Amino acid sequence: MPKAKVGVSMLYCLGEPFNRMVKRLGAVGTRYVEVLDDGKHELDKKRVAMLKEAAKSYSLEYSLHAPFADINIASPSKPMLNTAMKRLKQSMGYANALDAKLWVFHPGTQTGIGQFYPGVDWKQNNQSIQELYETAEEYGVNIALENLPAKYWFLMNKPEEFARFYRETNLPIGIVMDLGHANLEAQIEPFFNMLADKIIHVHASDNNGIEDQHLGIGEGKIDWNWFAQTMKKMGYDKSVILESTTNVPESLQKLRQLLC
Ligand SMILES: [Mn+2]
Repeated sequence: MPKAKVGVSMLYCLGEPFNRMVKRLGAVGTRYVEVLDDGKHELDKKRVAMLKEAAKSYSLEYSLHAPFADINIASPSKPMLNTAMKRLKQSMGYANALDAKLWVFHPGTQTGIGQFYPGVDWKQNNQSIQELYETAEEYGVNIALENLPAKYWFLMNKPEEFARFYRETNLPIGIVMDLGHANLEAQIEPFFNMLADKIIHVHASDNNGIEDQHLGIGEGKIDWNWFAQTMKKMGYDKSVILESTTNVPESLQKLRQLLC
């Protein structure tokens, strides 16, 4: 029977210096590791070389999470948009250098002036994703788009919006199903019901349904047994990446018990 690949995001140690995060890689308890190219862990050539060395030593397989601080691919401001796109393409280059299996990125957000230009942010979001897809094709990098919660002004929160995106762009981009984000919108079940065949990567963390707390598995309100059954029914054999920032080893253990 196919099994999910349970991995871990290094998000939980984003507060630490990059070098300390790299030192942890030998003992994370899984070979599937997602690195976040942002904050103190922002990549450069030297850091990519360090990560490659670690991958070799510990037989790791990376996915790379794109930067997202102050990045808005739906921005109505051209100079801001250009800067964001430049930074994202640079990150995609690092994904290529790392032999990352996947580059994960966020959809755009609405802005304070969006109400005066109805639909413009959505259109720009589509255009930016198209452009990122073309760059990904050049690099030979696999990319996937994550669902984000509406409460933080993001554009793509519900499966209906992803369906609209696919209708309008026809782009063969998979979905990163973020369970924590979907839980904030009560959309976990609808996503699996409508778009199961598009889900190629999962982010797993728990929350109370109100705040994106990134709790350990079982510490919030997500129905993990339902999730595990659904994954098994789907025959899902791709990555499930733990994105909790507390109780990481215990949560990794729980995910394995649920999925493997
Ligand atoms: Mn996520």
